[in-house]
Amino acid sequence: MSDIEVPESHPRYESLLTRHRIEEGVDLGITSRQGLIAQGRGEAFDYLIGEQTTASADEAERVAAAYLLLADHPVLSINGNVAALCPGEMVELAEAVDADLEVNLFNRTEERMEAIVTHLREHGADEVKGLTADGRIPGLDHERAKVDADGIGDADVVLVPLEDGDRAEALAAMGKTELVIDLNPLSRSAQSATVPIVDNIIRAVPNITRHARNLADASETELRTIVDAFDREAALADAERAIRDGGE
Ligand code: PTJ
Repeated sequence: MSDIEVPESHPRYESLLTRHRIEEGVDLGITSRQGLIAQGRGEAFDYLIGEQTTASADEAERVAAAYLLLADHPVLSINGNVAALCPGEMVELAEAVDADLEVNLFNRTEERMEAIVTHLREHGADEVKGLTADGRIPGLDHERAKVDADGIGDADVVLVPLEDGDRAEALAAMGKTELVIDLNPLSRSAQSATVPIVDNIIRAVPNITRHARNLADASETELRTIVDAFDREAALADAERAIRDGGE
């Protein structure tokens, strides 16, 4: 048993644990109620993909690690679902690739912003950006457009997990290299990404960190070879095929 009353041997253990974390996130004021709906959609796709990291997603995660290591200013964007599902894992990834963490919400309220910053600090983060909000993403309404000018505003590479399609497209339009984690390969976020990672964030983030640690000593030329070889259309097609065929 761990933090929920379900034995780890239960065949749907991971899925139930994930659901429990989102519920707890809502209770803590971190996750929005819309986050529950997003979770349900994610679970359905994860079930169809076989609740596993496909070979193609693993490759996308390695490519994401290479992009983060090559970046001048990488930023990891955190919303209410990400904060509830894998706060410590995001902090670890930020450390592994020397990235900033920035809270960036679709349904932005100051209370949720503060609650998430505190939650990330409790999970080991030193600095968390997002509260200054002195930058704007062009083409979005006021609240959703807010970013830190020296955070996402200045980033060349941004990891945006579980993002709403509108904002993912607007960030891509700013010319940023966008690494998107989204279990739906047909979502506008995945479709607009430089690197679409079709995997559950719970599995994807620790795997990107593992790849980043393995690539820590790689030369710039080696990292460039990895990112140049990536074919985003093939990755999206592989993911859709895996979902239609029930995994792999
Ligand atoms: O905290 P906020 O205010 O920023 O709001 C965050 C949500 C997630 C509510 C907001 O961004 C939203 O409404 O997102 P969507 O449009 O529902 O998109 C979320 C996408 O993430 C969907 O395509 C889901 O399939 C996918 N998803 C959900 N859970 C997971 C996931 N992908 C990977 N791992 C998951 N655990």
